[in-house]
Amino acid sequence: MKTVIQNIGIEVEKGDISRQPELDAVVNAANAELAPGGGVAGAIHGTAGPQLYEECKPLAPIAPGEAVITKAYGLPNKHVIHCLGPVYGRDKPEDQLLASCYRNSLKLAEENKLESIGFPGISTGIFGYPKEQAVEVVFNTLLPELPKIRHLKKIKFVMFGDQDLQLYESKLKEIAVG
Ligand code: AR6
Repeated sequence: MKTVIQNIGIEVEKGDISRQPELDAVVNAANAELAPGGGVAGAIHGTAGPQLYEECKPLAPIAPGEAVITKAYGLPNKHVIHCLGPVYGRDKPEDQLLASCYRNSLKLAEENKLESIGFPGISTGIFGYPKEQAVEVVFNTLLPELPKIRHLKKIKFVMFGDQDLQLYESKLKEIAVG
């Protein structure tokens, strides 16, 4: 599903974040050490190869809400933006830390003059953030950022499962109508 808001394409699609050749950057749901892990981080590091972790090491550790940018190596993108989401129930305030992830990722994309970026559902896997709450934070953060954007033309949310896809699609419909 796609919509255009303030000249920026907002897309929601089911897929694997490590297989998005048309995007300049993909966002990694990282750990503090920026090391290969499970879920998104496992897929991203697995496809990028060991050079990615070598570039990451001196940039770590990062704190919840922070983001850093690297090259993408074996991935079909120019860059990876690594972001540490909050662990739900531990890192507080969760909503503000999650919002910072998305805001800081967009900021890095803009600073690097990227035209497209793909996000997974940061914190909604191993870190346990309830998906219904996370999607609210994502769009409440995204919409006020759109008027500041100069370079990005496409922002894509890459959802792994059907439940996530439906949540994002209904939110996007709500926004497109409202
Ligand atoms: N593409 C898109 N989405 C995915 C993919 C994929 N290949 N794989 C999983 N998801 P998670 P977190 C979904 O656990 O909660 C790692 O081990 C998944 O269904 O990757 O921020 C790191 O090293 C879920 O909805 O990220 C950290 O230690 C969402 O992406 C920790 O997990 C995020 O799941 C980070 O946990």
